[in-house]
Amino acid sequence: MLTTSQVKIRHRKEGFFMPQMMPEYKTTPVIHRYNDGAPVLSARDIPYPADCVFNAGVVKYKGKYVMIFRNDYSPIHGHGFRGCNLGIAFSDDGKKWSVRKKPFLTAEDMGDPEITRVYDPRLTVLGGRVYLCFAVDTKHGLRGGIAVTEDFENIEVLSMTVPDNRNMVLFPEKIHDRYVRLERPFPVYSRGGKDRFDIWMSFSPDLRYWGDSELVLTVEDVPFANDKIGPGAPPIKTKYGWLTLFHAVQRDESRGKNGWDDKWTKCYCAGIMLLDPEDPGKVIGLSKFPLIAPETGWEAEKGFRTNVIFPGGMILEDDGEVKIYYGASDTVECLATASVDDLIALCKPPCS
Ligand code: BMA
Repeated sequence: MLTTSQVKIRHRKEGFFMPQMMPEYKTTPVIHRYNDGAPVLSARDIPYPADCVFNAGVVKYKGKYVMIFRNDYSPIHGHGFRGCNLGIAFSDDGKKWSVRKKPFLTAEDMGDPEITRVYDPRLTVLGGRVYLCFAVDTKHGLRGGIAVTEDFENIEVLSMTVPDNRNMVLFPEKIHDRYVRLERPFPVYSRGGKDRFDIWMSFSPDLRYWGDSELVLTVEDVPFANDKIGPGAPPIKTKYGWLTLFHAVQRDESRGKNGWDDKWTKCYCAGIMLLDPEDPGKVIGLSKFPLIAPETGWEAEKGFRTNVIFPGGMILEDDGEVKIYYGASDTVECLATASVDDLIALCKPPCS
């Protein structure tokens, strides 16, 4: 007999769709770009080799803003970069940043010769400590890691996924006595051999052992995605539910060369949804339109891969302002703000 106590079955759209010409999307008007969209951090702020500084995680911790960012350096023309590490910066206002003189974490620091690259950090404050979720490339697949620090000097890795899973973000508190994370596995075989990647959730009693995994949001649920979706910043708690950013990718084969990359046919937008406060695997609200779409010169014209908005940090201030940190064009880090009430109002029930 099949019992389903561990498995939630929800009604979902099914089927694959073909990549097609995608419409030009606009940023939702509730969003204000800080300093007209100019970067809050870029390679010229970094006191060691740096070419692209982006996809940062940001938290407020002990009275300071803390940013851990990805730094790609030493470009191979049109084919990515020879090096990548994570840097750290501190700020009093979330806008002007001082960068530590040395990288925060490198692949070599991981002490595992399998690991070739560490990237895409996300930060969560939980129980007075700071948790870092990050991705690594290894010689045998992509993995997601969770580490913890209290002083940004010593760091302990608590768990690593099997390949291929990444884009993990940790909720800032336990829910029903379990830790909760969003994640994005790569089920190539079962999704027709194409990019069709969705957002999942897993639970843990101790941050080491993860299970009871469930599907949260599929690429077919998002009208402005035809390729893949993935978690953005760690969710923030509101009285209506967990306000959650994600990235949504459209592919349009008619797009040719963009930026420095040889051929780049994708466009990444930021999306927003609301998850049930008690049952966070349930989407109770979703905006059908991109929250942030690439528009400014930094987002749509300059840089390594143009048309990429990659949100990784979200902070709710006491006055209701939400700061959203996002990587632009895989090249610089930018900041946008909105009111929490406006963001919640965008999240309509999924079937409406
Ligand atoms: C994804 C990740 C991100 C990156 C994005 C766009 O697969 O590698 O780090 O921002 O592609 O290039």
